[in-house]
Amino acid sequence: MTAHAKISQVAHYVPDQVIHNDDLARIMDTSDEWISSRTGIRKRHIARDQQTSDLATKVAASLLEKSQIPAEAIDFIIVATITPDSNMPSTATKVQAAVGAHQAFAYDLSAACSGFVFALSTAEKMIASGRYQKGIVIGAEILSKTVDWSDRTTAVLFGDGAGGVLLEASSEPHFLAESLHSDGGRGQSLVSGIQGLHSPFSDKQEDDSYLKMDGRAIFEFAIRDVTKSIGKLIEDCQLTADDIDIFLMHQANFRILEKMAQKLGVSIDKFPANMMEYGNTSAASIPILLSECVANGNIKLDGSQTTLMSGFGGGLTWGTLVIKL
Ligand code: 4VN
Repeated sequence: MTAHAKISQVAHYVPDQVIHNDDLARIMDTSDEWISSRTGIRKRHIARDQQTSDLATKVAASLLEKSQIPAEAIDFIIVATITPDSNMPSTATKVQAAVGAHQAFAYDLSAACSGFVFALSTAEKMIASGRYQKGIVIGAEILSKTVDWSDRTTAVLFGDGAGGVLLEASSEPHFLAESLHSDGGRGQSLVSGIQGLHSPFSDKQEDDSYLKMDGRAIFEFAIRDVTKSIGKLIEDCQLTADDIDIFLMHQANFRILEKMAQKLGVSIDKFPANMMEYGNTSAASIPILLSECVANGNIKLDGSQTTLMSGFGGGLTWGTLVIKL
């Protein structure tokens, strides 16, 4: 008997404070017209006095509450994030303590905008091994603390938030196919975090930690490489794009999603989008979108829908899962 994994519950949480494009236009040389026409983004939620672990804890608590599972029944917690509260302790261990999941092991996973997809793939293997029965997988980010608020080319794109899923053992297969990729050779086109050396024993004393992006390079990467890998995965599992009911894509830019849908030959109507409301929340974008789709009835979690989840971004990393939801 082989074990399988299924997504049994979803949840998301975003900070209260909403910053509109017009609010940004007051502090930098940009406009609502420029931002919304090129990216689809109209607003973003920005944390005031919360940390990444606070957002992730809201999601974990909500998953436990909705599923009526005691915290002690959770075997593991993975938080995908590139904006942890600290390197040590990890964001996931803070969540573990906050919700009282005393039996769980917990760690963070760093794969930028692909973080949730990579974490979910990892978690699925743990459940499929038969060794673990219940896990929480969360994507949580406070990107507002890493963006350079004087750089209008990046500051307008990002937002804060968290989303996650409860993964449980199941007798039926739900995870149908996957393809995960990285290309460290192109890593410098999207960077954030301290890159320089800091010790007094080093010649180099750089502290250049803001998020920086070669927008054109990432745009091309998404449209060319990511779309190609999605097309190949669909083909490899003997499906056609028509067989996919819903495409849950990383919410970086609506123009990119339009181009991807066009190249894959599917209607943009199959691509739910919420970057209008949240901006790009990196590892949190896909689980927030999934949770909203369940809340509005678009996704039923009854095993009847073939969905595709695809994350792509820093690393470079990109990854796609085909899941019966
Ligand atoms: C994936 C992507 C992006 C991204 C790349 C480019 C871009 C978002 C460049 C052109 C610009 C509008 C904005 Cl595809 C970012 C990440 C990071 O999470 C991941 N926007 N744009 C314009 O001038 O039109």
